[in-house]
Amino acid sequence: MTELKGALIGCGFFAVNQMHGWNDAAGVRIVAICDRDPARLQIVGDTFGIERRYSSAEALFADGGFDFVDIATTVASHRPLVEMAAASGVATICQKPFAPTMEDAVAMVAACDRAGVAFMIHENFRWQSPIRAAKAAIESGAIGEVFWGRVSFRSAYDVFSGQPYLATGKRFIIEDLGIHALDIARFLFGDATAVTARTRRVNPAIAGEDVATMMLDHEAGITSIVDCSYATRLPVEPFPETLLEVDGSKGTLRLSQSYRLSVHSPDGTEVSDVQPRLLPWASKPWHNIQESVGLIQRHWVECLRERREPDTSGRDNLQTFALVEASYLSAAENRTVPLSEFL
Ligand code: NAD
Ligand code: 89Y
Repeated sequence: MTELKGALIGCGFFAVNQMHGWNDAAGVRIVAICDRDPARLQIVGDTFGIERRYSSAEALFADGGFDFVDIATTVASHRPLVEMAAASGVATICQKPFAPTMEDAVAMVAACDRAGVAFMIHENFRWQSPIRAAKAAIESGAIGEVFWGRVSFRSAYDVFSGQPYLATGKRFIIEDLGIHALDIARFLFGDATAVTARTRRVNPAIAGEDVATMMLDHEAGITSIVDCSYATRLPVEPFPETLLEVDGSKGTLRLSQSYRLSVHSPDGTEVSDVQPRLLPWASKPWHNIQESVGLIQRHWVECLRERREPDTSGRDNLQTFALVEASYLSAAENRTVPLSEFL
């Protein structure tokens, strides 16, 4: 098996997890890194022993010598970097949120299609092992046909100290975190046709909304509620757990705090501990997210080798991003927004 070579652009807060993930992955090596901030470039380069270091993406692509690029920058640079990768014929992973606008996201997918390069959005929450365990339980048929669901993320964790830019954007929780919960809703209940949303800002020190409630109509006739908050002070802080409630024709599933999965069916109630693994380089409470980084990277490598479309390909993730756009529009105009307005 030939080794796959990758390059990583953006050596910031989250990229460190991605570098650890690549270190663990079999048959893959990051051969070059890029960041316009020299201090960050040096820290990641020294920590992971990467010799080839670039302060500009143009110079990185001009030198080449890698099979794929992993873009771990913030949203403003996603479209230019993905288009640069496509123009260089390099397979591309891009962090969420996909893009600043739907128009940008569609253009990014088109650029990769035209160039014939694989394109995946790093939408890792559906790769969290507790979420996979819930999905497997639903697919086992134990709770029968699903008719209602809730995907919930409520916390007061200080995300602004590690990611200060989250406090300054006009958009906050739907674009940053709700995007993951909306994707989980699609993963569990199928694509949506319309969304009705309400938003609120509780924390006066930030620019965007920190509370959002969305109601989704799914193609399969399921109704789901996706709710998220960074203004919810609980006795035990649940960050970064996504909790689930799923009702079916024969029973119910609950993924509750502390990674407790309960499946109630005509055969009885089974409760299991679905704690994610604490990888050697990981730290609580982030270990859930950190484990999922390695899992989505492994999926990318398999898809690249087998020339398969990744589950969260750019094409697929347009559906998730449309839910983000439609949620903001719904909240602004106080109406139900059909996704056909964006897709
Ligand atoms: P960050 O600001 O800490 O790091 C981004 C880095 O990219 C910075 O060092 C910056 O200098 C560099 N950069 C920006 N534009 C560049 C360009 N054009 N060329 C070269 N370098 C450039 O941000 P972060 O918190 O690490 O977030 C990065 C992305 O990861 C965001 O899109 C964020 O939403 C996402 N994120 C995802 C998860 C997840 O679980 N999937 C978790 C946290 C953050
Ligand atoms: O940026 C966000 C993400 O993707 O997961 C959690 C986070 O770091 C803060 O909301």
